[in-house]
Amino acid sequence: MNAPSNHSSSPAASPVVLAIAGFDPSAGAGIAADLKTFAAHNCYGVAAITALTVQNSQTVSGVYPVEAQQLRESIDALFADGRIASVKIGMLGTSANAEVVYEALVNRAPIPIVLDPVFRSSSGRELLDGEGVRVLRERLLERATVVTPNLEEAAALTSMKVSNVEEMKAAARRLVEMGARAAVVTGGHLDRAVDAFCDGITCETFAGDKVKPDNTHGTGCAFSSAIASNLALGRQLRDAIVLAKAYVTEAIRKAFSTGPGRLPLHHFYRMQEGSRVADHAPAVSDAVL
Ligand code: PXL
Repeated sequence: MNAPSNHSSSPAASPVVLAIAGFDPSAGAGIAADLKTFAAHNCYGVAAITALTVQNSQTVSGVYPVEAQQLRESIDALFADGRIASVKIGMLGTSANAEVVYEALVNRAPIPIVLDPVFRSSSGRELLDGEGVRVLRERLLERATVVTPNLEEAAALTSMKVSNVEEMKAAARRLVEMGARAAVVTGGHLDRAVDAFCDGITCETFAGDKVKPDNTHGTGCAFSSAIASNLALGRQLRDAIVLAKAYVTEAIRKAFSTGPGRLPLHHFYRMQEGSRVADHAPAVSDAVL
């Protein structure tokens, strides 16, 4: 049998980005949203699943964490291919899985790690147990190139009140003191959609358009995955964040309904802009059904 050819030096090769996160079958959040975001950035996404969830556009009705051993083997197998350029960590489910992720990453050559601390769904379902929050705060945080909490997650991590822009900046600063290389506290639910960024040297805010609809699902997943993609493509952290915010804003603007509940983002809005699908699609009567 021929050995597989090695394309790793091809100039056209896309960087490989690893998502470690849960699976949302409705594809608005979690691994599916991460992989779509990576692809929309011309990155090649791979994934290690931490949990299967049961959900649709309306609610999360089940959470089934995978065995920690299975997660560990998945991460190790993907790293064994030797091409991962950056990592995005999302829903972890259990403290055992959080520990495994820490152990799997701690002794590797440093690559950018974007840590999205997912604690509960918008419908209120717990997505990481209490002990897991402690593991994330005390161990994973110090491995993070950037951590991307929303207001509630920033408050839980720092034990601070985080409800306005000044408090967001203070929380971002605190997260860096706690070990993250940088933090961006996202304020998508504020009136002005401001994010607060701190990297230990500078702290600044990024203003964003407050775009309708605001009942979207998976915004944090897309934001952190877009940052991981931009870092894999070689962009500086600040640029990676600013570009990710612009991407998410536009993907919200173009979101469309797939059910009676929350709206998934339109991860591929740029493809739609590039080619008007309706102009090229065959008429239904011509299509092979
Ligand atoms: O949006 C946070 C999130 C992340 N990952 C998974 C989820 C959710 C919210 O429901 O289900 C798998």
